[in-house]
Amino acid sequence: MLLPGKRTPVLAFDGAVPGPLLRMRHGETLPVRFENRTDQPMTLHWSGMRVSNRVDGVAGLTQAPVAPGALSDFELAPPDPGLFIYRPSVPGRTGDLVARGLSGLIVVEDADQRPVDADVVLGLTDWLLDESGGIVSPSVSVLNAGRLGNLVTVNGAAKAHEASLPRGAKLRLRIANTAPARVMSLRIEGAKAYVAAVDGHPTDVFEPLRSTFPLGPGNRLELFVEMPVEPGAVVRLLAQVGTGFEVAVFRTTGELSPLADTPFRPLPLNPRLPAEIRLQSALRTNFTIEGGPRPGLAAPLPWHVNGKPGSLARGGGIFSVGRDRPVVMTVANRTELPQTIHLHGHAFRVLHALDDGWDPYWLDTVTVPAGKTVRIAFVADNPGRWLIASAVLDRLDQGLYGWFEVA
Ligand SMILES: [Cu+2]
Repeated sequence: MLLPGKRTPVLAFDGAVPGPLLRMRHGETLPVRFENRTDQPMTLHWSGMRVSNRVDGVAGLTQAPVAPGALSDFELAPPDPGLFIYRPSVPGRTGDLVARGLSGLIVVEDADQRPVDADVVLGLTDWLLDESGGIVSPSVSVLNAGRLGNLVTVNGAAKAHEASLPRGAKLRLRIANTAPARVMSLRIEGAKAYVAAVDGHPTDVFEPLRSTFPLGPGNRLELFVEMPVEPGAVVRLLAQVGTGFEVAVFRTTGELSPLADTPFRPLPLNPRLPAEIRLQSALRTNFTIEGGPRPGLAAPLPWHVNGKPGSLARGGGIFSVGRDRPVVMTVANRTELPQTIHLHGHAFRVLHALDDGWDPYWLDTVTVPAGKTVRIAFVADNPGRWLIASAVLDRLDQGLYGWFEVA
């Protein structure tokens, strides 16, 4: 129940919204049976995982969708530890499927299991509901911009996650923005929190979270939180949604954590990602976004990437690149809205504007402000055909995507 006393008809994984939290150990293989009991063709995508192309789950690009009543068995072997999102990817209908409840989280535990008092996973999303609790089917122009919900939930509940912890406790906090369109900025009040990983990968710098951290749709963030040593202290995780939304509240009890004097250490860097990218030998390519709402125009313009709407047809790709070659992609946002762009099968670095320095973390999803340009760099080391698409899923459905081939 999202609204008190009202029923919201949803689509669900295993009968739950969000889908069940999956946990597995890095190095293990998870057998998955995906059974489609809906009346719509569907796939399952593991967002952020650098999986092999045949299990990336993009309908019409990496596989045919699973028909209503059919099932598909496969094995999931995540190459990296971290926090990831599972959801359908069916260009044309992805936003609707996710907005109706089809998403969940999966934690791939790293081997370095440091002791913590609590390991909390929070999935944030929003819902666009009418007064009777039903999910709104937005107009085409709302879908062009991407639907912003009117109810925020944390792990499926329309209220903050609450927990009590020993004073001085060490908390590992894994947060995912699974909203179909909304960018959420997060901040912590009342405790020191370190940024441990972004989009699943440990960061180069292990720094306290100073102000707010923006999470685009699809982004994930891992924080190490040191609870105060005073009893009765309150620590809040807040999201800038509307006037501010309380995501989680942690209170200290009278008991002292045995870990109170154990300082946090950074997570080891992911050794499967390159220490550097040889930019001199990179393939240079563009992802130029145009379209959307314009001042003075009654209706928004259709979304274009490099001058045309995305096409999954063979020959409709942006580029083809030899395996293991570096790629530098210039993502130019020539629109009036921020654009959150998501790369499949790879992790990238954001390059600095004035030199070839880079931001201290790997991402698979980046938000480019309106009118701005961002350069990303990655090594095309995963063979197959990969989507690069708006993480505002309704925009993807309306053509804001492209794909490339690693041959
Ligand atoms: Cu994805």
